[in-house]
Amino acid sequence: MLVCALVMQVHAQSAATLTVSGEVTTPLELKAQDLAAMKQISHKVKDRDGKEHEFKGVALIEILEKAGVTTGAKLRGENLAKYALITAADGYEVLYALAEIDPEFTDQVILLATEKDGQPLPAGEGPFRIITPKDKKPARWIREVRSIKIAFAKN
Ligand SMILES: Nc1nc2c(c(=O)[nH]1)N[C@H]1C(S)=C(S)[C@@H](COP(=O)(O)O)O[C@H]1N2
Ligand SMILES: [Mo]
Repeated sequence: MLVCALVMQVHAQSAATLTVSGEVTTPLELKAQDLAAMKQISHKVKDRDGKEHEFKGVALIEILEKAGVTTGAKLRGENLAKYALITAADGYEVLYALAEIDPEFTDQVILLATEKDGQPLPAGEGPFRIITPKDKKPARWIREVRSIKIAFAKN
């Protein structure tokens, strides 16, 4: 019974997909294995309890570029009113303006983490979690990320 539950949990983790949609040229459905094939980076950060952890995964900007979001030289004019709305399995949502994610605007590299301290993120946290190292509190470190929607913040 326990083994069965464990196998199902592992299966659910590997089957989970991250959807990238909205103002993109190429909508994406990414699985953990797709992210593993992309360039990996890591951040050492302190969590809410002050404990240091090493999170590893893919820079959020890389994912947006893969989807054809307006970044870099294209992130100007009306595109500066665009944002990424990130939604989790529990319905929690957080928002980043594109300019908060783009390296031409900031040195902060926002991470879509898939691993913590050398292990895949556990159920309830993963398989995907956003890590924003320079935020003073981890409220936007959204766990169990399921989708990223790019949209214009205007009527
Ligand atoms: N999916 C999801 N992510 C979430 C939250 C949530 O309720 N749901 N809470 C946020 C808040 S308010 C905080 S302080 C941190 C807490 O992270 P921790 O559970 O690793 O301590 O997770 C953030 N990520
Ligand atoms: Mo929080």
